[in-house]
Amino acid sequence: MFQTRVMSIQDISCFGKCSLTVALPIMSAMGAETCIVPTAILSTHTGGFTGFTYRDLTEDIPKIADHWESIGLKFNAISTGYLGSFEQIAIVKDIFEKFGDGAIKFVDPVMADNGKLYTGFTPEFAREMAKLCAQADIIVPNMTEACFMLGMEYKEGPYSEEYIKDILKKLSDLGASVAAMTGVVLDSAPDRQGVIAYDKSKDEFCSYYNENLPVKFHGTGDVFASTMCGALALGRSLEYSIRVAVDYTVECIKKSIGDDEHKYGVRFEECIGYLTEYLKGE
Ligand code: PXL
Repeated sequence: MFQTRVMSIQDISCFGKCSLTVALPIMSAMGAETCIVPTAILSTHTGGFTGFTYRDLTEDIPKIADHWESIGLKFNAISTGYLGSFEQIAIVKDIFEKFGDGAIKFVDPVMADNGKLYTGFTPEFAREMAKLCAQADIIVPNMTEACFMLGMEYKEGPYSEEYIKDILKKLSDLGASVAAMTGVVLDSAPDRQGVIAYDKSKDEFCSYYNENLPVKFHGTGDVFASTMCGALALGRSLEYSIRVAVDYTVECIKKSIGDDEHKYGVRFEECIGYLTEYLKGE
């Protein structure tokens, strides 16, 4: 019997709950076969840790892809997250060409937050990431990533809905059919946080909000992206996929509040039951 299959291309941060150590358990729990392409192995993620190790696996990626092509693997979705170099972006473009037919190409341009690029990234890298986004079907940047990709000045939120909608149209001009902005707080409802998406083919916006919790945890973007991509790969609508991803991420954050031990990532494992139950409803 057919099983949904997703390719997830990003790093393994051995400690720190992000990228593949989040995508693999979440999408697996959702029922999708999750085939991982590790781009690098780090001892921890780079946010708030020093002295982490970094083993680059760039040269393995085309070999993995070539082997998979030779055995005729097909994917419902190809998902990318944290990528470490220009070369890795070029390799992902090749993978999109090789495996893109019939697959949702989902790009989370992980590289920045709160107005700043993460350790090791440059504005030139952001422009290259914008070119990868051009070849995607769906992109899910936060405001900082959107601004770096569009060469715009970053402004602190909350924002007007018009401002976000204007940026989403500019993002979709890069090429992707759907651009969804994550972590949106509107000035009209500062106690809510969510996502606004623009579907270029329908010329329609959709949005979904949940509580705006007054805390920040690392890796929540990866929890969101894995859940949204998993839902889309399983054939759910854009609206549903955004809703389940926002609600599950908020549930994970709530579970982690007050646990200062876990500032490096959220306790998503303890909320997996919430996610699987959610998927059983409508
Ligand atoms: O959560 C995004 C992410 C993924 N992988 C690595 C990171 C980060 C963010 O800092 O450092 C290695």
